[in-house]
Amino acid sequence: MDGLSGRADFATRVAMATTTTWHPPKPDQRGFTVERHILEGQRAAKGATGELTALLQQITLCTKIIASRVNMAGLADHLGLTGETNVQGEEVQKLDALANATLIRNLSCGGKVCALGSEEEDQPVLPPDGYPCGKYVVLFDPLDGSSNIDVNVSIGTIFSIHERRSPGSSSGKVEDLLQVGTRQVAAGYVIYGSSTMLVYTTGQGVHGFTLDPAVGDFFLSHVNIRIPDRGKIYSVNEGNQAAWQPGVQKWVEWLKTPSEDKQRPYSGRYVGSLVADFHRTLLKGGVFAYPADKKNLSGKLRLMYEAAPLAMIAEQAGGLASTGKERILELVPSELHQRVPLYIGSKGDVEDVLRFL
Ligand code: AFP
Repeated sequence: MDGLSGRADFATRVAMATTTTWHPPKPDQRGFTVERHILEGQRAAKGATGELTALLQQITLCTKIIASRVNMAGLADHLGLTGETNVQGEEVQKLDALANATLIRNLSCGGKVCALGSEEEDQPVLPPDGYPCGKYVVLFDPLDGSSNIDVNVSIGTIFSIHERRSPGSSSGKVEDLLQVGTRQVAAGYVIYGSSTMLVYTTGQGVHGFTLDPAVGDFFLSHVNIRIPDRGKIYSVNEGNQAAWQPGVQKWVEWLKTPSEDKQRPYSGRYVGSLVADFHRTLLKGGVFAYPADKKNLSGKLRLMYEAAPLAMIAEQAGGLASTGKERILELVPSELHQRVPLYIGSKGDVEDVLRFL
């Protein structure tokens, strides 16, 4: 029985209700919906207008639609190729196209963006005629890891949000999309895995939400995620080893060589979906790498909608993200679909790579 139970305490309750204002203790935010969590963040941010909150809500709605299509893919004839090739020269999967269309339709008409950049679109996408332009731009990879779609392995959506740079309220310009990573106002991803999870940051820590499919909402399950300072896992496509530069080859050999202090060898894990490999790295620590090689001189991954948003999340969680030479978040982009080498994960593990490079 708590101190306010029983007949005598009833009088105390009445007295409190009539003479003072009683506030319940501040609730543990675990279990908050993502909408509530975003609103709480907005209440704490001076000068917030609610527009970013609304934009994030539009994005989470899109990812819930995509999650539902991903779950039903085998039944709803969503598996396989569309027969088209995207700007990256890759074959477009039906679910890629569906995820891309979902994000474009909802965000371009939602009044919060002035331009969008998508992995699947050669050029920036602008709000259709007659629809208002907002003060943000969103860059996204609608369905990352698409080669894993047909085999039921985790895939994801990655997004990056900036404020527009061009003045006025007309359609955005390329300069609005091509901004340095340190200017991101929010970044996140959704992983469609054994459960669907949203992980995002607005620069106030990294938070993870799990989708309850019965309710249809994301609930806070991982509060203020911190990446361990070191892990025991490295994640890289070792099939490319012969094409790597010597520093990368030596680093991976070193990770596999037993050490007296038993810190090595590391375990190797590689899903081939950046979101999945990054999510594991974020929670368990370690390092993910997609180095430049003789075939891909600038690496394979895209700066604006893969490396930069994940770098913001990694840094917010206490980790690092580098090209091997520069901090990912300080790279000044020159094109929408620019590729970069990526080393991302635990601080200690990324620092190790940099010594070898
Ligand atoms: P896909 O979406 O074409 O499968 O590419 C996925 C990806 O961009 C990224 O998610 C993976 O980390 C990386 O490529 C895998 O590339 P490799 O197949 O060359 O290892």
